[in-house]
Amino acid sequence: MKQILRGGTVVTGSGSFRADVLIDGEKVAAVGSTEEIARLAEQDTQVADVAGCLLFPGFIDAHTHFDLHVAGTVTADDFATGTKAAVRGGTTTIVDFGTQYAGESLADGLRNWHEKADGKCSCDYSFHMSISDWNPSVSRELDDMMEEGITSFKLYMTYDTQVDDRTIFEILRRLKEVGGITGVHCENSGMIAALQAEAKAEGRMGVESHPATRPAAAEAEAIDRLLRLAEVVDIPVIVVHLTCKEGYDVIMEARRRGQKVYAETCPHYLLMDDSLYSLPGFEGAKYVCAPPLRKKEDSQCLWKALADGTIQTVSTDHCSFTTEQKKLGMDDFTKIPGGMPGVETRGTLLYTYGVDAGRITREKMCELLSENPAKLYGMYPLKGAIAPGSDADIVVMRTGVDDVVTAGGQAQNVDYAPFEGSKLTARIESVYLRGTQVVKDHQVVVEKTGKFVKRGKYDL
Ligand code: DUC
Ligand code: ZN
Repeated sequence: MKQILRGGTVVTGSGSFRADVLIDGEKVAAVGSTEEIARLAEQDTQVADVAGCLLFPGFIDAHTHFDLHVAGTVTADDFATGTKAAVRGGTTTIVDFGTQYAGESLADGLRNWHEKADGKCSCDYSFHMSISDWNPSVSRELDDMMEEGITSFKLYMTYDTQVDDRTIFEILRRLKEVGGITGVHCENSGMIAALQAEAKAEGRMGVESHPATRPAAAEAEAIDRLLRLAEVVDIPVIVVHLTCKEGYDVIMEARRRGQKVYAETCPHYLLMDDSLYSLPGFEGAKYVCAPPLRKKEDSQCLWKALADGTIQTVSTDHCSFTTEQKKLGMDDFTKIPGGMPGVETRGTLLYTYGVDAGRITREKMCELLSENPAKLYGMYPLKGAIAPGSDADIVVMRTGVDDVVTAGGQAQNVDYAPFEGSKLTARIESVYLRGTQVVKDHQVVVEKTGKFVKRGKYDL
């Protein structure tokens, strides 16, 4: 069946232009003038009027944690609610983190994540494999992962899943051989453990101790160490959820040495700061995430880096817990489950506070949310483009609206919205997932048609 989206403005990383889009089945068939596209129509071709709207390639969120068992609980969003919220926010592909726990093979971890996701997703999906138990057999498995389209990995320098420097070095060596890439959570775990122990010994058990025990220096030091390891191996790496100027400076220094380094940040690091941890009562727990929120100057640095292209992607690190779950850390800040919901509001927040506020162009937004993640995670131009042959994953965004973020009515399974009360000047009016309209009038109308995406090698 053919469909036409008529009257919109197609946004790409290199420019925006008025064009109609012809969809044939799951694919974009043609992009052109109304006359050109009308000539390709057939008798039963449906026409959707998208006049006045921006058409973005479906957004890609390469950093979600759905159905993750952590901190003595499980994330509030599983793959059903999480991907429903994602697609409502214009995200047509997510890349979640399959985790290899101690004693497991990578194949075990991947199988577990397929079981969590398959048949439940309302957008397309893939996994990075998080490696936590490195040994010769796991090393051999990297070839199998690449074969299966799992071409990106994740390493933690903190948490129970952390790997030490030698392991990081050995993994980077193997990734260079197989052509894979890894994202790394950079925080110095030793420094954090010592600061947490000090805070506890002094009875400082409240939320304010969370940012105090995870300083920017802990992040910057870990980034530096990672990049020195990558320098010797001579392989690009991805610094995920970059929060601060100190870390950014370290990345820029490595680039000056000639290294290829990719960086990702998240809406909460762009739009929130650490004053939220001083909110009365236990309110600040809603914003506990790792690394923590930083200072306004750090956010300014991150916005500038988005504008000049020195940060390549904006993902969400969606890792949601209800206010009830956050209470697990009521008497001990180290027990507050870390993470925030974000998949539902990333696109409209970035448009409102990025494009409309004059910080980035809409073309840059297209790069950050669609093109660059598609290239970095081996999906371009199947994903990340509105061009003949690409999957017809299309976000129809209405701008110039006067909306407000509220927890009521959100699709994600959380009783609060971190950006509650924030004004939004853009709305996700409809979304097409491989040619099927899955969001209509900002409501999800078709669920659970998401498919696993077999990815190729990074190419950005
Ligand atoms: N940070 C969080 O806040 N939650 C999940 C994982 C992470 O890195
Ligand atoms: Zn994360």
